[in-house]
Amino acid sequence: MITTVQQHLLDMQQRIPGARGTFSWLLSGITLATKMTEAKIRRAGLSDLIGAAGATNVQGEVQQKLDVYANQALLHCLGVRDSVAMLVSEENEEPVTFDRSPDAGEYVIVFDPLDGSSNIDVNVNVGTIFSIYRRAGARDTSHPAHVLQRGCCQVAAGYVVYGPSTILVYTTGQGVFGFTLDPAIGAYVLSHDNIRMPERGSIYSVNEANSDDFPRRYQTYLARLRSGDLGRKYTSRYVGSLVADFHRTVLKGGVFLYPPTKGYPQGKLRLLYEANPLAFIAEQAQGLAVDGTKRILDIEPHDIHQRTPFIIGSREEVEVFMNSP
Ligand code: AHM
Ligand code: MG
Repeated sequence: MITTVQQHLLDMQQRIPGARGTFSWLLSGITLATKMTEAKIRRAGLSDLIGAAGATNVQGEVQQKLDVYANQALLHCLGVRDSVAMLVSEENEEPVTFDRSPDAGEYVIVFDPLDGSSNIDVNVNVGTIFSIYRRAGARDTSHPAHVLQRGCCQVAAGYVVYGPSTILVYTTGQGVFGFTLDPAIGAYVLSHDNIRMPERGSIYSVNEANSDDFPRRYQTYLARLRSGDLGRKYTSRYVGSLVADFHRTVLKGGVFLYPPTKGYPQGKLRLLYEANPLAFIAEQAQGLAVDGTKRILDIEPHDIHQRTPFIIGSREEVEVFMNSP
């Protein structure tokens, strides 16, 4: 028999004393929004959904029409749920808050609605990344402390990759599980049980066009991977959609890096809705994620859109990077 993501989450919740099912209700909002987005993506070339929406987001990046659609779908599907106190999106400069009663609104959800969206026009994989925190104590739901929590406080995280098939991967801190969307029944069905990242791999993933700009430590590390110094021959793969590059890294092992560059001295990727959720998943799958000096999940955030250098992947490759001068 099949196991849907909803059923799976309910089963997991039963193992947690005192769990009240709020979580599966939140996840159903996320899965609905991602199914709406996937339906649009499938028809993108047919229905004037390709291209720029005519605005830029808070990062100064051109918003694609599908960025706007995916963001609205998540804001709508989650905003109607009473348990949500605050939503933080790559596409919104400020957190979105709700006027709930003081006892409602227990959770804060952070997301990148359509990661890698510049790849949409050429029919290459894109994704959605999400992360869930418990509200940080105080009743004032507009307080930024609710969302400026370290990644190790996440209670759940996941992503959806819209590829040849649509796959949702999530963790609640009890392992990592993957579900493939069955278009015949419109449900995410368990397809990757208890995912473990290989302890080492043979793929590295980085935008090598920037390599002259990388700090010397990164250049030396990449040269070591290429030279066979680590006892195997590495090959390189770079999609340019973080979710797709990460999904491959989880399943096949190896390492993904987005180092600091001259244009992005703190790296390009965002801590709250890109690095933290994927770092949580990587660690739950026995991998590692660091910013070059420390664990991603230990970084104290100070801004909802802050960036971080990002090195994530198999335990062995990331340890070699951390041990390099
Ligand atoms: P986005 O969230 O605006 O799509 O930007 C993030 C994307 C990641 O998916 C990907 O890893 C990275 O930007 C690629 O950047 P670059 O083109 O500099 O290699
Ligand atoms: Mg992104």
